[in-house]
Amino acid sequence: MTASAAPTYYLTTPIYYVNDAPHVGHAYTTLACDVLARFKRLDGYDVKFLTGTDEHGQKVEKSAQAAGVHPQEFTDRVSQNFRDLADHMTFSHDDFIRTTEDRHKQACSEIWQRLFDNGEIYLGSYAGWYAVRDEAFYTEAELTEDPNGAKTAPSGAEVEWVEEPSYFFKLSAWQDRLLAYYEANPDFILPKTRRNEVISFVKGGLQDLSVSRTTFNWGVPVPDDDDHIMYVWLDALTNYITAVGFPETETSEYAQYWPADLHMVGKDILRFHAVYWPAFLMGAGLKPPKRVFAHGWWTNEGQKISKSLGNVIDPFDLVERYGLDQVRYFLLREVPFGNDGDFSHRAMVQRMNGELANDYGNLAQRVLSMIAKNCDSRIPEPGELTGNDTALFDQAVALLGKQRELMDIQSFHEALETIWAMIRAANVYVDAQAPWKLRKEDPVRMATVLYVLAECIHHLAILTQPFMPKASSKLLDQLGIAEDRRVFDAISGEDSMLVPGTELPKPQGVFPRFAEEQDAGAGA
Ligand code: ME8
Repeated sequence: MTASAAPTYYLTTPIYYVNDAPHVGHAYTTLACDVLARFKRLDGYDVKFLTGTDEHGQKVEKSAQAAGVHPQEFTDRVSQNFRDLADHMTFSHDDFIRTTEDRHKQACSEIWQRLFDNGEIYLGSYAGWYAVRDEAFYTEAELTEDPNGAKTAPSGAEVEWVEEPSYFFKLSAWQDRLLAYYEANPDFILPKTRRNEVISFVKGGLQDLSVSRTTFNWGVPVPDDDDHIMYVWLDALTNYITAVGFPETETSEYAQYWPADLHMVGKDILRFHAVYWPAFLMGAGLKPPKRVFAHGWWTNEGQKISKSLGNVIDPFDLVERYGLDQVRYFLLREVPFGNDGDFSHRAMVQRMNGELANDYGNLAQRVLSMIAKNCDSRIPEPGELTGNDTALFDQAVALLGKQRELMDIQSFHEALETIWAMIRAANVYVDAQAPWKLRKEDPVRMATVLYVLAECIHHLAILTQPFMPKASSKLLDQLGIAEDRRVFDAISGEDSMLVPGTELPKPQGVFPRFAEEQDAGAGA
């Protein structure tokens, strides 16, 4: 391993259950991480971006049984669908972990052993409710009864009564230490509303947690007691340290990347990440992660997304229909990150046509075509700058700093809003300066206006790369920006501006409009 001078940034997605095909919710979480990973790489960080699949537990075992195949064969097949999705969405993860890999089983055995040796785990017996769908234990008080008298978990999952010998993790002893950790690290859980929910849950008192099961086999055996397999959440959470080389902590990536900078999760699994996981880690003598961000939940045209309702949004179809960059943009622009959101085809088409094709696409297309026509397809030589010119320049130059601030708190929608404020300002400037009128009367001024605009598009295209890699790269090609000049450093240094005289290729539109008549027939 070579030491690197660059600051590190380690971020992870949840590892997805392989009981079913990937849907838009899975694509969303990984997309958010992908955008952040790309942003940090462009900003000079040494990034490790991890995703993968959660392949053990009763839920996966049951799905394999239903499909009539061995769980390993089943998980091989379904895990591949998640890899295919990652390829299709051009996710830039550095590692894809599967919990059925040997490296992971070793890490699980080791964390168990450390917890056991530290007196954090004891043998007892569990009698209580379990929801296979959530792979979670619930207390009687958390359950509600449906009209048929069946008990359900807060998530709506069915629960069953379980009585079996079980190892327990002494979670009850961690209340004060967890609260102290939240207090000392106010940004450990974001958004703030979620942080408050976790704090009140922990303040309400913690019970010891059952961490082994005996009634099925599909999992990692408990060291020295083959009758038990590890609770799937202890197994699953450990993936985040497996992937950096745990149990080796000195000479592996662990030394570089742990503690993780960010675990990105959906709000459904916040408790596992913000309560159990830091307690497991501290109990094993390891550092907890720096941040857990819990984003919101997508519905489809106002309805909960569920297989039984038949309204699952297939990300492959979405990309096929609207284009990858369009889907990437929409998902992160439509909903304030952290809030719940509703997917609608109408909203998708509106943003695609209004914000991408009209605002951004037209700006670039107009400016690049004028340069092609009136400036011999070369970056024009600017004359003296007016107050309006420098105001727009200043806005462009300030954009990077704002993006850094907003991306550091995972505020993707605000980052995009800020970029769009710049796009709108540039469009207002084009209309006000009307460079097409200047061609005959004042060609020097025309060249200046087009230079200012090209420079703005330069900044915009660099900064939209994490969100829309393909379209941004096409724009950068059209501005004649070399591959090695596309990092953020290249728009902040002395020689960061476009070089007059640079020859440009023929301009091409990068954001096609979506035909409205297709929109009318758009279904789920
Ligand atoms: O929970 N809207 O896996 P999982 C937004 N294996 N995000 C959604 C979503 C929706 N409608 N549906 C799913 C597990 N997600 C465990 C994780 S981690 C150590 C183990 C996303 O396949 C969201 O990120 O059920 C959610 O947290 C995750 O998928 C749940 O994936």
